Amino acid sequence: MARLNGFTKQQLLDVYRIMLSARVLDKKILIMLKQNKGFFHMGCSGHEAAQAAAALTINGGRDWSYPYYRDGAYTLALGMTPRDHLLAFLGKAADPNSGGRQMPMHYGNKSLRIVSQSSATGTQYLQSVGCAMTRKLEKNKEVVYVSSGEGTTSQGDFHEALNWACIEKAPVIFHIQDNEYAISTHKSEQTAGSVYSLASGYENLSRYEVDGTNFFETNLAFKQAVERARRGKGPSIIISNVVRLLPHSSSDDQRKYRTPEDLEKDLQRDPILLFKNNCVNENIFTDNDIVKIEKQVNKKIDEDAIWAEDQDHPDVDTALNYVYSEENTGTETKLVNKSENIVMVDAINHALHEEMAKNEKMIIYGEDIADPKGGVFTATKGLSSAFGKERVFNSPLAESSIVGTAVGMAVAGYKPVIEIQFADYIWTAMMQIRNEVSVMRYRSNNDWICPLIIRVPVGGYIHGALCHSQSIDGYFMHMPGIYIAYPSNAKDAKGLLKMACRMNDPVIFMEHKGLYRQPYASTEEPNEDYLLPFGKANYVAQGEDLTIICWGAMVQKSIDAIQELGLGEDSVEVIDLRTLNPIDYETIEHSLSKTGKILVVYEDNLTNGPGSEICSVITDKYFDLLDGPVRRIASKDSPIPYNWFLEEKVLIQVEDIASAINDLLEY
Ligand SMILES: Cc1ncc(C[n+]2csc(CCOP(=O)(O)OP(=O)(O)O)c2C)c(N)n1
Ligand SMILES: [Mg+2]
Repeated sequence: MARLNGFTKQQLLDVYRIMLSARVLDKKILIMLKQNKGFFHMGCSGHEAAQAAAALTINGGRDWSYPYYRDGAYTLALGMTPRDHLLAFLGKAADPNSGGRQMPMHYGNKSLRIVSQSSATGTQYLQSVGCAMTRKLEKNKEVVYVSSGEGTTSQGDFHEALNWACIEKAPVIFHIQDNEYAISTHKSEQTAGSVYSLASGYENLSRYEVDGTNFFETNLAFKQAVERARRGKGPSIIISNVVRLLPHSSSDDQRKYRTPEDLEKDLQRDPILLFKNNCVNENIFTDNDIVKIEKQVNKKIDEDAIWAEDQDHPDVDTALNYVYSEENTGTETKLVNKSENIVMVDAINHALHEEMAKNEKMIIYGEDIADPKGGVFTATKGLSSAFGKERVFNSPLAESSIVGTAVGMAVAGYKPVIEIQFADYIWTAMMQIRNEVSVMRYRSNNDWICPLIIRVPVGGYIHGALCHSQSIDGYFMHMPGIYIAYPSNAKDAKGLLKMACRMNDPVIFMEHKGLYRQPYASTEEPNEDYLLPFGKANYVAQGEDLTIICWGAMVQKSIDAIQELGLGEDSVEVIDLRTLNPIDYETIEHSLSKTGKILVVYEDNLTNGPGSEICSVITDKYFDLLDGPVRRIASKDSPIPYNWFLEEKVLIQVEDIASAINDLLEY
């Protein structure tokens, strides 16, 4: 039987059919767009050969894929159908990527192990490495495909991912589809040299640069790279030089920034034409074969489009589904104390020990968290010794890497409990948290979940200056999809952290550095069965005249303020929220119905801080219960200085709280 480069005629006809389907889909969708049937498209025309060549080496459903928006032909070759693509274009309920929640071409397919992709270019890289690290842990020979265009390699996440993949010899295949343009920006303005040369310094990385319009050449590179990854030899990067035959997207017109000659040159490298001609010249395809396939593909896609238009839109009543899991945030178990007192950081450490012993899928990592140091605050001391360096390890010094890889582990069924060393440095991970962690469940219509925990030391009063004192609660309360715990004492910290380890949603766990070893934040240690649910506030003091709402380090400061004022036992009620998402408004309402006055105390700076929202909700919902103005008191709108007299001036102090209490009591 006729063969070409090891492929049978039938295999080559199948490849041709897939590439052609992708091309015809691009054309069909652009027509439908002009007919106002959908709103957005990003075509893969010109990239088809490279993508089909890659997909043939990946086993959909067994291997993992992190394709990017231009991977239309890749996803078709892996097993998605033209109907799937049309459903996505039309935002229909049956869209397998996201049920119409994301823009089209944001691929995701659980059964093919295509992990849900966002719009943020580059975030996929670190996730693919995290996913691959778990494959390695399981020694199962699965590989992970991840791709983007050449412009995206300017993102830091790309380089962080190469670094960590190479440290780990992770089984990842990085595919860079170089079409020379990132929207309108040519690669000469984008990349110092070439992506191939940029990637030259990473040990354990195998590099390929291929003509991505040549199916056979690209396929050979992928075969070698995938085989190498399966043998445990490490990651590869394949840069395939392709052409972009369409504008960047349906919102773009490339004639505005590319010359007619340049566009014409690309047409000469049309990968489908090249493939077809090659197969004809080698006497594999007959003219008849080609005409037959072209007819079939055109007919099928026309029919599929009619079918897709006929499918239902998502039910509008489902718009708020799957921001979180449908599970509740837990029920409190009986509190049985062990006898000894414990400081908060040790309570956290013990919670981690107990949960690691319970859940073999739990993994802990972060900067300097392994023994012998065991974390800069010793929260993770002893864990790597007890559970081994495969499950508890130091990460590179890169916060986006820590969160990004954890997303990849979580979608693969693991429970990463990661540490960001200081809240002040969480910002480089913000893209991963905002556009990946908090929305994974929602955007994939509940197919992919990301129940990781980010432990993060926060807060001031430790002479840590601008970059070791920040409160970050306000930023994260604004982010649907991620729960927030912020304990004020050892018992709560242990109960909440153990609960977080068993929840099926992402949690950001804020630990106040100033409380870690405070005698007043130490408590008797709850035994290992104790779990504290999220959204259940605690009455720290009972009173009739005024309610203080606080959390974290503000709990003791509020108590101190009451004592400083010499107020009687039953005057001021103090409520420790314990979690900032969800917030226990039921308890707030109950207290307010007694006292009629409310003061929200928070350490974050005043403007747009966490208390602003709480005050606003109280005014909206409980106006009838109010007997005075809703007040909030917080730190100044300023960076936090090092000099301790200056620091004292900026951060909220006991006297500030005392004077606010006085004002309100007199009102
Ligand atoms: C973080 C981020 N910044 C900007 C954008 C807007 N954007 C979308 S695609 C794109 C260009 C990407 O070019 P390249 O990586 O070369 O891929 P290509 O589209 O050429 O295949 C830009 C700037 C985005 N989606 N995400
Ligand atoms: Mg490009």
